[in-house]
Amino acid sequence: MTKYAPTKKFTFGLWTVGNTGADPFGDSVRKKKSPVELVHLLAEVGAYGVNFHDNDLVPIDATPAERDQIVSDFKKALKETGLVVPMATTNLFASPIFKDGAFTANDPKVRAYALQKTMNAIDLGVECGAKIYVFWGGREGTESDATKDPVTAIKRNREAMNFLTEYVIDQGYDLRFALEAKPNEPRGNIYNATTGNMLAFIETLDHPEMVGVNPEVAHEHMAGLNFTHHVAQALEAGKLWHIDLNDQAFGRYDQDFRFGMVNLKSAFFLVKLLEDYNYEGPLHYDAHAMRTEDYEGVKDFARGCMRTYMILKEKAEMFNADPEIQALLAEINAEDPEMDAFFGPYSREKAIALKNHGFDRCGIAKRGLKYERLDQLTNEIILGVR
Ligand code: GCO
Ligand code: MN
Ligand code: MN
Repeated sequence: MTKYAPTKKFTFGLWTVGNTGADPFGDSVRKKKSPVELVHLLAEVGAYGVNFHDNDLVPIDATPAERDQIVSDFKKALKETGLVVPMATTNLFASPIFKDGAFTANDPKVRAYALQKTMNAIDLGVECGAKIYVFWGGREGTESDATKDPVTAIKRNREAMNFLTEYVIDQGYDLRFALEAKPNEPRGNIYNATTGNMLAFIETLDHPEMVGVNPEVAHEHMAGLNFTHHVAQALEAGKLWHIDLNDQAFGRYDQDFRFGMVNLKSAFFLVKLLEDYNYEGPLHYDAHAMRTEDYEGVKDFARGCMRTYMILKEKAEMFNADPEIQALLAEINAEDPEMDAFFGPYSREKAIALKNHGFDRCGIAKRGLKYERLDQLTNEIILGVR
């Protein structure tokens, strides 16, 4: 097998490699491809799976007969290529009906329609094999807080999640939800703006055991946050069930760049975290090729996303095997047997002993931690000179 072959569960949305390059300032630069064509493109580049929004596959105004034909053609392409559908989701943002949100819209008809559309989309996803259902509430927010009460919005969101988890249970589906946070765009402000907000929100649901998160690199970066730390919190809580990989310069518009294109070092620490903690869920690229590209460029983009992950995985292994780095880490993390008596569960005796212990505050602070050396060694691993 060739070096850096894509051997992980790498997936792409139909909307990612299918992106035609239109932006708010310009028209499409690539001709639209059908879902079947996109499945074949993904198979050609070596992807493991394909994800979709309901309307990436079935147009919003398709008749039931058209729907069935489309789904059967799509399933045939999956069978031919061996690609699977690990995740599906609902488009609750493109239609003008969602201009004020879906589950949090002020108009009850819109909220009810959003639930109806999501139930149908869940049926479609499950029919195609999806085991994870992503919720990204791109329109769930405001431009002006005069327009919506934020507490009411949280309650509406919760009610929708509770209704839909019950729907999944009622249907007997083997499906878990993954909530995806984003701070803004397309709304001025989106509710539950970060992965941390989502983790807190999940604990207030009727079925928290059915709901995890789908963090996205670009979204935490748009908020100026450390993505790896957010992923770590989700991982540690047992809630990292899906992940959207891409790249994004801090402080810019929503860029959806190829994985590792801008922030290679953050990408390294992310891959290292996922590999060190044996994350086994799908690695989904929610990104798209630059507007300068034709479909050969789209394939370059997709291959590049996966290849960068595989290269960084190798770099993480090198970091973990590097004797100098490991010696530094051992030194940094060395335990002090004298302190053992103060850690672990609380007891009154322990608290008293700790309060009476004398610390050489200035002496302890004098020790250099060698982090400069450690970080430089990390850079040299990434730069390929070690
Ligand atoms: C975005 C989001 C979306 C979602 C997708 C799946 O910034 O537009 O990342 O791409 O991930 O709708 O729910
Ligand atoms: Mn995004
Ligand atoms: Mn996303």
